[in-house]
Amino acid sequence: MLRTFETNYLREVTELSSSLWEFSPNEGEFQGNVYPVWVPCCWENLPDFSAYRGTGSFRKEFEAEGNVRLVFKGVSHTATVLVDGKEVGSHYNAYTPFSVMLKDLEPGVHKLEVIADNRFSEKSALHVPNDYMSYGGISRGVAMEELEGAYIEYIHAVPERTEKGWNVKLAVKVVNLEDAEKIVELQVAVDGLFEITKEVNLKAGEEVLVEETVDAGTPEVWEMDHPVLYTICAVLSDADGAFDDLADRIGFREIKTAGKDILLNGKKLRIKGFCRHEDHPMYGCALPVSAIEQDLQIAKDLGANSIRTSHYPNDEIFLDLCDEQGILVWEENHARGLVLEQMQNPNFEPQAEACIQEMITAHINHPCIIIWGILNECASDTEYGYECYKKQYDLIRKLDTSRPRSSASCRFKTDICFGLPEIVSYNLYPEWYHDTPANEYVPDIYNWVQTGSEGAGKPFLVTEIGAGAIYGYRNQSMCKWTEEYQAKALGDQITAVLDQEGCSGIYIWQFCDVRISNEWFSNRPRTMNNKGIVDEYRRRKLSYDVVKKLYHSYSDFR
Ligand code: ADA
Repeated sequence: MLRTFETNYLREVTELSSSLWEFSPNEGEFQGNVYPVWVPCCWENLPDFSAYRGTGSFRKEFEAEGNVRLVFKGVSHTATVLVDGKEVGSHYNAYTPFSVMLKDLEPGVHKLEVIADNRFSEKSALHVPNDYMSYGGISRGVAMEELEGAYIEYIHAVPERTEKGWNVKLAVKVVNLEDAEKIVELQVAVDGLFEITKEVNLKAGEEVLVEETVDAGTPEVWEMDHPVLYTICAVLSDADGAFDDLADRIGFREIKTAGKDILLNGKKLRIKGFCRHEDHPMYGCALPVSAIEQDLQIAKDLGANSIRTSHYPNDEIFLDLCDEQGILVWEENHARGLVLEQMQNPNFEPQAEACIQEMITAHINHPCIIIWGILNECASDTEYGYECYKKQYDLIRKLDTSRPRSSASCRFKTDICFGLPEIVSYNLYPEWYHDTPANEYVPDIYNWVQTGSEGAGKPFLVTEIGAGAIYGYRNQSMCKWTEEYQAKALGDQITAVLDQEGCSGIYIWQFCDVRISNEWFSNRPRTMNNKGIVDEYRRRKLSYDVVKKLYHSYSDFR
């Protein structure tokens, strides 16, 4: 399953995931062994590979002919794709989708091999030893599409509120796969709202972006408690009739900032959220839909209305589920805590900017996404860092004008990038990394933003706050790592943040305990990040009821 709904009715699409593949490690003591695996799959969940850092081949046969497009929603963390033994594509970054086009494939059965690589090296500026795990494998869905002479690569449909209702800014990418000119008809429609038809002249091998702003009348608005979704369909036709199609979903909602407020459909939002890694002891980062939905059920039980995809773009199935259930999302490009020297790796900027390009191109239609984030806790207190931040914020604005931008900073009273985004965000750990009481530290940082930074007067979010607790470690001493201490600290922290005048919300760090790179063992008991409200098996800690009571006591709007 790649999405929670059908995206094609005409186009021949075969899911290659949700089935058995063969896996073989390409190094180490088990090199050459062959294991049947169910894809999506992280090899860390195979009996002998829990700490395997290397390359591994995933093999599958498929039957097809003609123009074939292989779609990968995520391969961790670097992919090399071969068909019938010949390299046909590659991709860096576990968290963004990519595709490979095979033109004029001979009829018959073909051999697909995906070599996944989860090693750390200078080539990889974003997947580095870190306070989360870079797994290895085909971690998200795979599909094979059999295309005609032209196809619709994507539909971008961004709703805009007008005086009398709504418009939709359309951008539909049509690709000519043939070496000859083609004239096709493109029809784009949302049932009951609008339908447009355009003739498109496609030169040989050309890609065309068909853009149009259409009047969508007065559709039902997407709200958290009434998340109405509309299906938008695009169809390509020629003299012989319709030959390709693509469907996606949109929601009519408006997100903008005004003064210190974040306005969702004109109402002052109070974000009550969690930072969540895609991580599970049984699946690695390849969580099945049922496990993703279980996490969302827990988050909603706790009274949360938002999830921050810390620290990378998430599986599109997660976003589909959030669209359907009215859960708001802060989605960010892939980076965590990269210092200046790491940002000066020549691969850093191209890899970080490619992640933004791929994230927004794939996810722009999701109404649940309300904020685009970048560069969690990177060097935003340096001139070099400032230039990187500015380029990435500018890239977001070029790709999407409809959402505010932000970045979660840990440069306390030294951040020089707050003039760039619409929203100012800080990761604060009073009563954990230092013992300043939360109700003193939060106002102190907030006031510095207002008086000592270019973030004055902007919406302010606390994008991380929390404390560690080892599940089952109960002790009335209230020492750190006890469940009792975490419950008390979170009670203080949530109250301090949500009672802070001018603060638009909070993301607790973090939803559940997660695995981290072995290199981080020294200050992480169990080689895990133990700041979850639930442990890695989603078992509640004492703080669960404290968070639940507090979150439910604050409304979704200020
Ligand atoms: C930082 C970082 C998180 C996590 C957290 C912690 O704020 O953004 O990824 O590492 O610290 O647990 O200390």
